[in-house]
Amino acid sequence: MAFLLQADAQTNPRQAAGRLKSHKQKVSTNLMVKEPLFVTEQPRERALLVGIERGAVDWPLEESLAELERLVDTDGAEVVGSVSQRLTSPNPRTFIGKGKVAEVAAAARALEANLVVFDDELTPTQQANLEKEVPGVKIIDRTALILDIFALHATSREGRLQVRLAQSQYLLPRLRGMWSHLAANRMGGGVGSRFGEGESQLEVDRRMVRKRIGSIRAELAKVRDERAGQRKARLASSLFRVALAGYTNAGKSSLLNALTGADVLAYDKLFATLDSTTRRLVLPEGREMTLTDTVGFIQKLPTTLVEAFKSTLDEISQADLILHVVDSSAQQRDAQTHAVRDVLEQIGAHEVPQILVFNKCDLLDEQQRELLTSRFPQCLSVSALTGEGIDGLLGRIEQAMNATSTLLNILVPFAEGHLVQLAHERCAIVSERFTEGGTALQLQVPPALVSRFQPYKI
Ligand SMILES: Nc1nc2c(ncn2[C@@H]2O[C@H](COP(=O)(O)OP(=O)(O)OP(=O)(O)O)[C@@H](O)[C@H]2O)c(=O)[nH]1
Ligand SMILES: [Mg+2]
Repeated sequence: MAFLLQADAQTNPRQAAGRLKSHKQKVSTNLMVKEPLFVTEQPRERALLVGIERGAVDWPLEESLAELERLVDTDGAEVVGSVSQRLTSPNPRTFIGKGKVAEVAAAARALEANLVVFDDELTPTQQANLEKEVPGVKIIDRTALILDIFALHATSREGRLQVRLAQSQYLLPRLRGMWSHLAANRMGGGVGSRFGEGESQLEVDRRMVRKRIGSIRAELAKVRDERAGQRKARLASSLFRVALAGYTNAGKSSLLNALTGADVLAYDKLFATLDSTTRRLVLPEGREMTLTDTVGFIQKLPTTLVEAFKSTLDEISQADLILHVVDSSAQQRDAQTHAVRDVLEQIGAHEVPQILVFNKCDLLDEQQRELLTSRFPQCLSVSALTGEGIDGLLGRIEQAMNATSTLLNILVPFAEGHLVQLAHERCAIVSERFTEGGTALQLQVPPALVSRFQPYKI
């Protein structure tokens, strides 16, 4: 019975919820029952989407709302409808116009929505006004939704702390005096009525959140010290660092898995990856490098998240090479690519050399493939799924490594055999000869190792 009801809740949550309610009413009269008889899943929340059509070429409203729907779905709610308005800029009071607000309230009632999601970040004032004018429904914006998904997917201590920091920063300007009605009740006069109790409560709330932000920052600093130690160790090992960056769901984790045999979670949800993962990789020529998978980007990425995830994003800005992974089959492929470039610039990673990698090429037909290569002659088409193009990608990484290295001719005495081993692991060997005086090598040396080999130059 329990199982049946649970399955039912998944297929038809509202009906199941209704049945559960009547059952609950029944059991509440039965004093023998102390524990609920069964646990069912919460019915999915019903969301109404709201967006404005600004006439943007990059992100037409339908595409932006389709993405918002995926975000809502990732967060576990169900989209039941959408309302849109053509506006050049948002209304400062309620984001959409007055008449549209009434339309949203009516649609929410008709569709039995308990959640209204705006496709942009609302100002604290807009949110407060909307809550008043669309009563009984939760009003959230795109930023809150993304923060919620991050909270859902955060697994590591650092990830969770970063999300809590971003959430608290988002919350701070949105706090409202929850007890202000008490002050209003006493406005008849008398002792205490002049203090504005609601305001002071708001101050208390703000102080509490600020304090929380302070303690999260302190805890994060500790975690980051540990991570900085790991990163330093990686730097000291002077391995060439390659970072995977790109739009969420482009296939970064799948590529890490395909290239290194790692087993990182890759699935068809937005923001599956929050924590970066680094793996070593031996290139066909024998040189080693590290490859780091990172959090995905999205258009209108909340700035609080960019700030809070700074140390994770440093993995990208401090890399020697970025593989910008693009979902070549995405409807909004070009707009996604631009959005990623914007974030890379925002985090100071735009000067790191980049290779544009068009992933999921298995989903393209012949004509689409030709179009892609004619538009981007230098681009690399790969498929993390089928392995197509992976060898070409490795070759391009080797070329990029060579571009940053110095060509040296050295003679290493036999007694210094460990240097020859180091050369094989970290450098591209152009030629190798054994002579009476030791091993003669011509090699491409990465910047960090030049000083180690310089003394043996011939
Ligand atoms: N057909 C096809 N699907 C792919 C390919 N690469 C990845 N996918 C699928 O795309 C979805 C997203 O892949 P992920 O590797 O999780 O993408 P990601 O960029 O790491 O996404 P986030 O971590 O959420 O930012 C998964 O369902 C993958 O199976 C590919 O080359 N071809
Ligand atoms: Mg991922």
